[in-house]
Amino acid sequence: MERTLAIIKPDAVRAKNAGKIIDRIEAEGFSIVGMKKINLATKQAEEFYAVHKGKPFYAELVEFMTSGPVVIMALEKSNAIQAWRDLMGSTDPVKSAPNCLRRLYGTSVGQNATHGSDAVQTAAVEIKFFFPELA
Ligand code: IDP
Ligand code: MG
Repeated sequence: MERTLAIIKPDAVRAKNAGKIIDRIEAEGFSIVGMKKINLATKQAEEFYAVHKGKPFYAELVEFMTSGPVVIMALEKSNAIQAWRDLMGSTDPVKSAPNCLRRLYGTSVGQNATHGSDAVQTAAVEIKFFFPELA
């Protein structure tokens, strides 16, 4: 079993797509081992996305991620990290396969409905960031 961090981003929460995304997460066999709906503070969003600091979209990303509530989940499944990234699809929704979450619910490369950890090490750091009790 492996764990990954998933976020339903403000665009998808605003559009009332959180329930559909959670439904799909369960249908695809993930267990939700932690879940909370919060508003990210600017400092939290800046720290969470620190790896992107200096990139042209960083300010826009922080602004977007603090623009409304997000649903943050720790998901468990065998190969959860890759399985969740496969279910999300590509960063750019139009490059995602038809049934992927970002294709279904994302509207641009920035406003792409969901976040997922990209490796074992980042998953551990990201889960600890939001769910220290699970570490
Ligand atoms: P990922 O979320 O698929 O792992 P990353 O490259 O890690 O993609 O980028 C993190 C997030 O930053 C993306 O999910 C997206 O919201 C935003 N982002 C990435 N590239 C761009 C861009 O070119 N323009 C605007 N936002 C971007
Ligand atoms: Mg990433």
